[in-house]
Amino acid sequence: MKRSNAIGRRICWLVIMAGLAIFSASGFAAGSAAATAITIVDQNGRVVPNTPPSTISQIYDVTVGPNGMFVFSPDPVTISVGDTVRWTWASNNHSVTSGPPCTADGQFCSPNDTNCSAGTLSNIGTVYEHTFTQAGTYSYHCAAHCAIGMRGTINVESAPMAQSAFSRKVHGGAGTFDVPLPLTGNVGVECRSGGATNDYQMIIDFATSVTVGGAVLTSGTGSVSSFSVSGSEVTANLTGVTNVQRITVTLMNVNDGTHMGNVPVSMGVLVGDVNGNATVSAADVALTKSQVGATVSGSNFREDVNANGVINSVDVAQVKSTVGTALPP
Ligand SMILES: [Ca+2]
Ligand SMILES: [Ca+2]
Ligand SMILES: [Cu+2]
Repeated sequence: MKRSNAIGRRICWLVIMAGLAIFSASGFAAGSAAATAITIVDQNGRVVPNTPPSTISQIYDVTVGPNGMFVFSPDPVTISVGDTVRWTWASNNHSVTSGPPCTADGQFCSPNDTNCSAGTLSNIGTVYEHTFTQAGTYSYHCAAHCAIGMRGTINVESAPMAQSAFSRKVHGGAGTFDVPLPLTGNVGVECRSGGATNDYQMIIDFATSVTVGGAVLTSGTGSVSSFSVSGSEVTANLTGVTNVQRITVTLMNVNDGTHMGNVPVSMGVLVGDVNGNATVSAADVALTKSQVGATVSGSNFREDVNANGVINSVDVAQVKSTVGTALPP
C-alpha cells in the first residue's frame, strides 16, 4: 500500500514536471515574441496600435505525384491571404513551378523559389512551402509533365472587409450605447467597467451576410465566451477582460460567399477614460462631474462609467480611482 502510494506520488511528480516543462516552453515563446514587439508612433507622437497580423495562417498540404500519377492532389486548393501551401513529393522527377501552363512566371517554384525558369525536378520526400500574401488565382505546373496535364491552381482569397465595429453595453433602463471601434488607426477606447466578471460585447458589421468559423481573443487578457452571427452582424461576448490593456478579437474564417479569411478587431480598455484620449486624468473626473444628474444619452453615456443608467457620485468615484492609468502601447 505504502509502496504503491510512493510510486503513485512519483508518477504524479513526473506528470507535474512534464506539465511545467511544456508550460515554461510556451511561456518562453510568448516572452520572446513580446520582446521583439516594436512601438510605432504617428506624426503627432501618438502610439499607433500594434496591429496584429491580418490573418492567423494555416498550412494546406498538397501531394505531388501521388501513386505515381501525374497530378497535384488536392486541386484546386482555396486558401486565405497569409496561408501557406506545403507540397510533399510522393514520386520522383517533379517540380512545382508557378506560371500559366506551361511556362514559368517566377512567382514561386520548388525547391527554394529561386531560378524558377530552370524547372528543377525533385524526388520523393521533398517538401516545398510557399506562403501567399496577395489575393489572386495562381496557376502552377510540373516542368517535366505539364504537357500531359500535371497542373494545379491555388485560389487565394482575401477576408471580407468589416464595415464597422462597436463595444456595446446596456446602461440599465437608459438604453444601449455603443463605443465605436475604428478598424484602422487609433483604437477606440472602452471607458466603461465590465462589472464583476469584466464582461464586454463586441459587435462587428459586414456589408453582406457572413458565416464565421470562430471568434478568438488573439491578443490581450480575456476570452470570448460566446459568439453569434445574425445576417451581416457578428456579436462576440467577452469575459475576463482586465482593465488597462489593448485586446484583439479575431473572427476566424469569415466567409461572405466571395471572400474568406480572418478579421481582427482591436479595442483599448481603459475604465474611466471618459474623454477617450487614452489616459485617465483630472479632465475625465471633471467631465464626469459635469454630467452628474443628467439623463444618460448618446452624448454622455461614457460618463456613466458603471453603465447602470444614471450618472452620479459612484461614477465620479470610479473615475477618480483610475486617475493616472493610461492605455499601454
Ligand atoms: Ca482621458
Ligand atoms: Ca452610473
Ligand atoms: Cu512531374
